[in-house]
Amino acid sequence: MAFELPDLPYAYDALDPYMSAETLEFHHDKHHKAYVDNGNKLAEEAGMSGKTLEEIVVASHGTNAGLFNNAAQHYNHVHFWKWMAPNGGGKSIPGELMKAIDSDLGGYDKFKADFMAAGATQFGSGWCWVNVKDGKLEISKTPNGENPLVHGASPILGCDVWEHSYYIDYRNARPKYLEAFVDNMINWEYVAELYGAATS
Ligand code: MN3
Repeated sequence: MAFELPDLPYAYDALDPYMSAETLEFHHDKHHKAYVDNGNKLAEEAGMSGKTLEEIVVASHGTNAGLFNNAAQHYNHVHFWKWMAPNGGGKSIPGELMKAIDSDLGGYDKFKADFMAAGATQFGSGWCWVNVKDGKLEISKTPNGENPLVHGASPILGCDVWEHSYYIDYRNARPKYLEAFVDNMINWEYVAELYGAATS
């Protein structure tokens, strides 16, 4: 099926001051749109237009770099917009997910430190993640558009650490952006929904 650019699930200025309308306008309207347009063109050329997005991501990994980069980034951004919400972040985490963070990730404070470290130490562009793998939570990081789907894991939370995601608001201070993401922007309800789907 053809990729489509989804609308943001909130107003462009809804995450201000943690993520500005200017950042979201460039990031959603320019960067994500380019992944959609290029992905559609390359999926058609590869004869994969009939497959689902997840199937295209997995099938193109290691075999068609151009298609993989654009399809994976489309997948990552479709979720990234939903991984954020106004008045998000912090410790207001639905019960089952909080229990898993305690048992699998060593509690909220350790999750926060390890997730931020994964994002801060991803050299160059990439993502940091919380995934479900073999029924348990894990934290990981990936370069460029790569995502946990190609490592047999289900991502339930991801933060975009490409400079286009933070340079307007934080300049080079990636750790400050990561801290604002964790403290003020994570949509824990959506993370919990994905956690439920990945463990049921
Ligand atoms: Mn991005």
